[in-house]
Amino acid sequence: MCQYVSVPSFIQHRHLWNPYERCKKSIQWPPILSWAGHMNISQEFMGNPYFCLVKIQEKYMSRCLQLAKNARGTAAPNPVVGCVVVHNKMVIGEGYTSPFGGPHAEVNAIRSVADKSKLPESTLYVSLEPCSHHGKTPPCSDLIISHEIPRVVIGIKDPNELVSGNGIKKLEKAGCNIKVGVLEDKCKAINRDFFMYQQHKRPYIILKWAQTIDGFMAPDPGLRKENPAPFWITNPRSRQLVHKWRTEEQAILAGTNTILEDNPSLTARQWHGKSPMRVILDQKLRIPQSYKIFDQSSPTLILTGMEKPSEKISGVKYETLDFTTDITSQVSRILWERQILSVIVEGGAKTLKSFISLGLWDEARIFTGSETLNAGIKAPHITGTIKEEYFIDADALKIIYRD
Ligand code: AOF
Ligand code: ZN
Repeated sequence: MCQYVSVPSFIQHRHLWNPYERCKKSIQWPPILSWAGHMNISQEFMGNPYFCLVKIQEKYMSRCLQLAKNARGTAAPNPVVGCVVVHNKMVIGEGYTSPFGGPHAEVNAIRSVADKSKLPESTLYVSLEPCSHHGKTPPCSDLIISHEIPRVVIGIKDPNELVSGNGIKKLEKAGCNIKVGVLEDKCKAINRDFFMYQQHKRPYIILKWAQTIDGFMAPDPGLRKENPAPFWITNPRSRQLVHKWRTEEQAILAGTNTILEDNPSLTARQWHGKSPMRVILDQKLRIPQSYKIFDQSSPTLILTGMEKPSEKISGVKYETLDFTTDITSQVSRILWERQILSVIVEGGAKTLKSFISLGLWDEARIFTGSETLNAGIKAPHITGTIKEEYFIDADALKIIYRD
């Protein structure tokens, strides 16, 4: 009998750990599977034994969410959206948001429909309200209207002030039958960074660190000088997961000490995808240009308390902050101005603690390795709601949300 285990969404859909892969051999598939082929629904989706029981609209919206995940890491600063066109209980088109600046989910789904004459008898499911404005692309609501699609099921209203209900109004005015709010919580959760960015004018802030069982993040800096080799608390699989996370967020932030101690690249090398923009706090411009963050392999923003240096390095930008006052809110504003929806703060202890003390964080991803250190740099203390907790081999991973 197959046992379904709760696996966090960010590792579900790629090959790190796919529960479907684990249990598909032991399931007696119902006859519905052959029907799945006709419906153009992926085997993975059909892997859910509760498939037949979920309500029909939720079923198609789940598929929209599944499609939307494919846009993670490329759509930003656009939200990730999935769309399904259904005709006579058959999925006839699917799409998700193209990389930034490209067509939206609805456009891709409608384009994928082979027989467009079916559209005036179809229902379009989409995880976010169709847009109503001319941005980098024309309004999706106009496209839906022009194809005379009579029914549109929407996951959640778009928080972008330029849309925010106008897409719905436009469709209703054209005589479309609209339903809003199917799997609304999930449709919001998948774009938690976009909602934060639009509604609170700041990026979604993820804190990440690794600690030993006895709560240390690293040995004493003095001891590191004697043994400057990289100090790893977590196992290689956990480290690979961190690289995957890096491909999913737009920026990665670290403080001066972390860079000077570890000389990290802060890129995504162990996972396919784009590396985030490196954001480095370097008040006194102490980091030598020979360090890896200056290797031009990904865009880098140095936030400093000094004048911008006159010598230019390709791909490296500087911005001056006022280090005599709280810098975390200045960082948050600067990133928002640069249309950064999300940032992952990877250390060190001082930087992490400054975000925690101001409550300027949304999610903490904390690894606890199996070793002890007895002394060294103390890991931050954080309280919130534990959302997920599981093991990657001997490493414990906790995902905590701010209350
Ligand atoms: C949709 N479907 O797949 C997405 C939407 O500059 P543009 O034209 O790309 O528009 C960006 C805005 O469109 C974005 O801020 C958000 O409000 C909406 N995103 N809308 O109908 C999609 N990604
Ligand atoms: Zn659109």
